[in-house]
Amino acid sequence: MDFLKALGLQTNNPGACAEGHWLTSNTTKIMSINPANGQDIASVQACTRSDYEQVIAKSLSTFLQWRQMPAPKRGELIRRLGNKLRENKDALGSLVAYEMGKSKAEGDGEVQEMVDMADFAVGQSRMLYGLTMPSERSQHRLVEQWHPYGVTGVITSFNFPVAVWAWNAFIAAVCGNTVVWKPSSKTPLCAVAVQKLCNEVMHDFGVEGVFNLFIPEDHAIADAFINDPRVPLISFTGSTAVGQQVNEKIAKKMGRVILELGGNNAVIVDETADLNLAIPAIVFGAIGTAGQRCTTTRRVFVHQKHYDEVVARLVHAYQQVTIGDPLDNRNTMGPLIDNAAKMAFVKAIDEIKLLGGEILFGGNALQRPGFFVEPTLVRANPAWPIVQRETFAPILYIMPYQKFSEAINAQNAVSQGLSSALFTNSVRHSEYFLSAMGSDCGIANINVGTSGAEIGGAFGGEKMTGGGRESGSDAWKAYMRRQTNTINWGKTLPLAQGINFKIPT
Ligand code: UN1
Repeated sequence: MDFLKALGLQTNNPGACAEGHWLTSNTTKIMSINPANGQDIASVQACTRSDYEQVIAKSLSTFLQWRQMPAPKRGELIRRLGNKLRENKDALGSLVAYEMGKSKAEGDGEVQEMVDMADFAVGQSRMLYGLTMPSERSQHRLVEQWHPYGVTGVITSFNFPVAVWAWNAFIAAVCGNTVVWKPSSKTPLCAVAVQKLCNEVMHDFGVEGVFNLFIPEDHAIADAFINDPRVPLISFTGSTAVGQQVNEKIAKKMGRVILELGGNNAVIVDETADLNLAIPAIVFGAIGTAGQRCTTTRRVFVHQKHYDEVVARLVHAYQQVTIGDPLDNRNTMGPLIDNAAKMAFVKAIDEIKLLGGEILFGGNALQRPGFFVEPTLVRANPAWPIVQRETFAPILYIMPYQKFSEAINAQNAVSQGLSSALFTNSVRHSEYFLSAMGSDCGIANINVGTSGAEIGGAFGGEKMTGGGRESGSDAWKAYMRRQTNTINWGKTLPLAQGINFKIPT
């Protein structure tokens, strides 16, 4: 595998990096496993408590310098990093496919998402705007400005092992924060490879410790990180269950948190929909990343009129899906991340069968090495608990409806609120869907599927998805503290609200 060498990976790699220096105090290994065959790829040395202390201490001391650098200059570091990622897109995209199991095309897409994010962050570094408000007092100026928080923690999931870090890290860094990354221990090599690229770029730029990494073996160090008062902001991507615990811990220390948790995303296909748009969007949304995106399409509500045709066309499309080694670009779908994910798929199918769900396609785990399952299509009932839950696998529930309002109500009747899509040619339906009475999700699309969002918009969702927003638009504000300044340049001390207070002097 040439890309491993090109990215500087070894058979055993250090798993913590502070100020550009790899820490190697531990001998406990975390294995990186190829989900396409279950074999070991390489190992990473688990971060110890003392490594962790160094990572935090160094990123704190770097912060004291980094915050003084003008923001557009900080953007220059990100510009160089974006270029480094462009040069390494093929190799890093291959590593993402190899270690995480998504197709090579999607792995490359993930690196492109990092590049796009770098470009965006460079521009943002010149646009950290604060407002000027008219003061009610004469010879007073009322303004707000934005300052960095400090050490920003970024906890990422296996399914986007590099892009989601970039959403957070690039914006956090141009805002003047330093970044400490705790990636998923299921994709440690992706994190080590990205850190190596960061180290080269930081070194050439003459800084150290803006981007730091630690990969712990167990939850104890991750918990210490979440509870750490030296880490004022944490961005967490993962399951709703874990996100709830993270949220509670951070609330206790009055820290800031950005949560990007589970989704249960639906597509509605109405009676006016162009099925030539809807079908490929649903297929990509349901089987892309083998159903392991937060934005994966999990539910489809189809108007009764189109139901039979949509099912027939989806089954036809599913028959063409080639499952296998993600690095072979003839394959459209790779494996699930690990055996536990495969078992969760099997359990979900059992539950569906018990409920009387009609399996229209798939439903089986493949009897071959690796963690492959079939893309699965099920006629379901929207109220079933299994349909209300997020199973991180390519299982798509399809349900007919008669009235548009019925479809919207069913779509919103789950605890998650990340992404949603309507396929329609009706302006009324489209506007209704986008109105306050329509989709309750953070992302609502028309004639575009639920997954594959561009970085320019704010990404995130409502309800049990956690409410965070990342990447584009004004998501940068979550990485900075707002300070309101009132400046009196006159010779008297008028009070706000016109209060006439006899101040003894
Ligand atoms: C995720 O699944 O955590 O919109 C992120 C998308 C990707 C990001 C997904 N751009 O599907």
